[in-house]
Amino acid sequence: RNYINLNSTGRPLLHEHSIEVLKQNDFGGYTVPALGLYPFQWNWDAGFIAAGWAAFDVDRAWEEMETLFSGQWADGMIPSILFWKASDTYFPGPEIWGTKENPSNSTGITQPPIAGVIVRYLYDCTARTNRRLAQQKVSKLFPKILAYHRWWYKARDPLNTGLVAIIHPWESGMDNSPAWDEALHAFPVDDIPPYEREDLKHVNASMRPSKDTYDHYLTLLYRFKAANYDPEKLYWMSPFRMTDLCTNSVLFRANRDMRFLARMLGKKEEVREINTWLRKGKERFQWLWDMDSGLFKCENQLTGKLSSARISGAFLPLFAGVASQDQAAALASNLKLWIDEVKFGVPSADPAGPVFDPVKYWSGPLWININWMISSGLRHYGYNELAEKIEMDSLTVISESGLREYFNPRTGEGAGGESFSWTAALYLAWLD
Ligand code: 2M8
Repeated sequence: RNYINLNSTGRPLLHEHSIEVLKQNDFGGYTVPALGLYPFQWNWDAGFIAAGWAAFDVDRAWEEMETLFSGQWADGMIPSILFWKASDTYFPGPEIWGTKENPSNSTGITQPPIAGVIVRYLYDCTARTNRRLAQQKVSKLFPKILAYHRWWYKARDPLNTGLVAIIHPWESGMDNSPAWDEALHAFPVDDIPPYEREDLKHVNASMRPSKDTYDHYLTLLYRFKAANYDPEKLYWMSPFRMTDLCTNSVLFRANRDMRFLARMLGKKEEVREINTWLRKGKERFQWLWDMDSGLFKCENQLTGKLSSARISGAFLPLFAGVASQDQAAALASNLKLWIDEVKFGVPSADPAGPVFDPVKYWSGPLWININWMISSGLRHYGYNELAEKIEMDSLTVISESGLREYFNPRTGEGAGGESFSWTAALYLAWLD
């Protein structure tokens, strides 16, 4: 609780501590999200983590992204987890997933595609001192990221609607978000092999998804495995198919950043291709706008209905830059109401809603990576005071409770994993 103390150079001690955490979680070319709890490289964690490395070692930041892309599948997908080195502290690990893709074992699903946003961020950091190096780095990663985006549209929007689907809650990064409750429980659990959860050995069960929820996660996993993770089949066969706000906002924003990079590299055809994605995506995003609540909502593609859940992903179209000025105003006033209900924003679910739980993972707690994106979106629309409030809340909970995985928005108490990489990384990125 004395993190706020200053060291001899006048920097908060937490600054040094955050650097130490990234170094301690560095497994050589990639950074694990948390020792024990998450002992591999995760797709979107790698992006946020790279933004943190960039604050003190920009070469290492590029390396994080290069390692991630060295695990890209031949079809363009970046898996949600790359199992670079064996570990028996995580379930479900490589032996359960059983994918055969080289060069590494991985999961057979993906995560929100933040890479394009981060590579542009790293480009900006590097170009300040060495534009030529920045361009070299970008030209190597650009085609790989583009292939990843193409994969998203081909595999996850075969009907060409403009927005992509996730087929597993793990793909959203917001595993037990209330937005998935109805859709997840609309299909029965299969007769799956018995399993032992490793997460509950690291973290209290009240802070993690329930057994029933895990049974559903594994039912989906085993069905995808039986289909050999064939992307042509998965979209059609999955009993869970959602238009997720977070994934689509991140993809949209990544497309904007990729357009910037494409222009910088003089890639005209690619600019045209990205423009088509942006145009269609913008149009389709309007389907997700719920006028009554003044929020965006996720859509269940199997029923055609918007989910009634009010989640923090509702504010991420601000990060995408896809909301109209009127929608941004409605979102900002809703966000103020949510923050008034708690002590520190942004809760991952509406604190006045029926399922809000301040310590249960993605059903209420405050998450630093989401705050980072929401505050950036608010600034984009000119809501600077609200952005400042979210940034200060983030820095305050971190100073008071340490580099935890997530935080109770009512009390600021930390929960989940400790010495958590993206919390450390974004703390550094914010202070930079
Ligand atoms: C959590 O998800 C993993 C599965 O991918 C898990 O619970 O085992 C989520 O918070 C996700 O957003 C995050 O990327 C991952 C690693 O930090 O942990």
